[in-house]
Amino acid sequence: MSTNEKELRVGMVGYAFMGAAHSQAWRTVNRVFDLPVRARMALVCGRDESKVADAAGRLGWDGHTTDWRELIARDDIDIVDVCTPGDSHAEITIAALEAGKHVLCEKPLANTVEEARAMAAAAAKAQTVGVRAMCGFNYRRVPAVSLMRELVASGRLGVIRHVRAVYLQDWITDPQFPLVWRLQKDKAGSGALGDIGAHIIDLTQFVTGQRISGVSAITETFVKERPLPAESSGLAASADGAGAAMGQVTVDDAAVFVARLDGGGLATYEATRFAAGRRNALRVEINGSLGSVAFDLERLNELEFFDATEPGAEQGFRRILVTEGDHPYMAAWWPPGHIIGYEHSFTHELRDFLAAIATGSDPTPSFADALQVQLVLDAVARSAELGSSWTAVEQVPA
Ligand code: SOE
Repeated sequence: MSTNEKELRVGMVGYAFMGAAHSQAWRTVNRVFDLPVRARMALVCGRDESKVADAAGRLGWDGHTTDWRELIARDDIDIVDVCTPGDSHAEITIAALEAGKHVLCEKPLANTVEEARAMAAAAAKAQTVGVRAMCGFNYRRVPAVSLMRELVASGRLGVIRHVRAVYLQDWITDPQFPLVWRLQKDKAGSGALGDIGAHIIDLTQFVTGQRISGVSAITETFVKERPLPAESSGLAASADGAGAAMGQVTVDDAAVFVARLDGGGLATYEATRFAAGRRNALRVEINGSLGSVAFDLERLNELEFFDATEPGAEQGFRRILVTEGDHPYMAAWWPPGHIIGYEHSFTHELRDFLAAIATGSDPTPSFADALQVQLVLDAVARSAELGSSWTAVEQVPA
């Protein structure tokens, strides 16, 4: 560490799938990006003493605790990274912001609009004393997605007419897959809608620079009862086999909705955990008056681009390989033409978060941006409950 680099000590709450992804990013960010601040992986928190001790060693944290309040109370913690299920986001982040810690909170911001509003208010108040808050919609930081936004912002697509977004997974298609926390409304807020639908809502609003103004939705819970889990961590779980006690699934398995964008475009969204064979397929296509772009997470180093201003005989979708030094984030990695992966999006997220803290600016997505996503999730759920009735989305001031 150079003498003029300020060290920021990080405390992370939660250590399963997202905790592991964030740990990998905290370990890497200062090795790849040149930043005026340096993150130190000081403390990780989880409820189970032996599991969190093991996670601290495995993921590279200096120490561990079983009490998040102790983590927040420590004077030597500067940043709190919240990777817990949604039911504890509001309590932990608000306490951390009130204690003057910068906060990174996993998506979706909260389980309800009320919680998200309180979190956004706490972030706005903390901001007045230089404390920063950001929500972890990591896919914004895939270089091809950032490039998509640049193409739209520079006018290369013209007026946006259509957005077509799907996020497809299949990890619970087996009705015997246990009732993990992501399938319980009190823990997760909603199902596929909030877990993966939130990503495509945020991503498309980010890329187009437009907000969803209204929706009409259908949702479904295909498997209504599941065995209670004997063991679970991240997306993996096991039940006790035949005879295991059953519990109610209280969230949606799939959500499909149409939407209007405030810039005049029409959009369709599908989020499901029942798309057999689609393990983690996030796809977005945007059609404008001057061209189109398409992104597929399974080919995340590429972007398809159609330029309708080219001579007619030469027109066609072309593939941009997003691996060059003049592409977002890429100069810091490998020589031209070398690809990156899923985990890099988290490293880029931390790069931007640390850079914002260092320069005293506000990182995005802000808690207000994430509240806007929460308002869309809420409008989708209400529309579905009312038989797909058209539901306007409340707009928070930009
Ligand atoms: C599970 O559906 C999950 O891990 C999401 O929670 C993440 O946000 C997404 O990146 C991958 O899938």
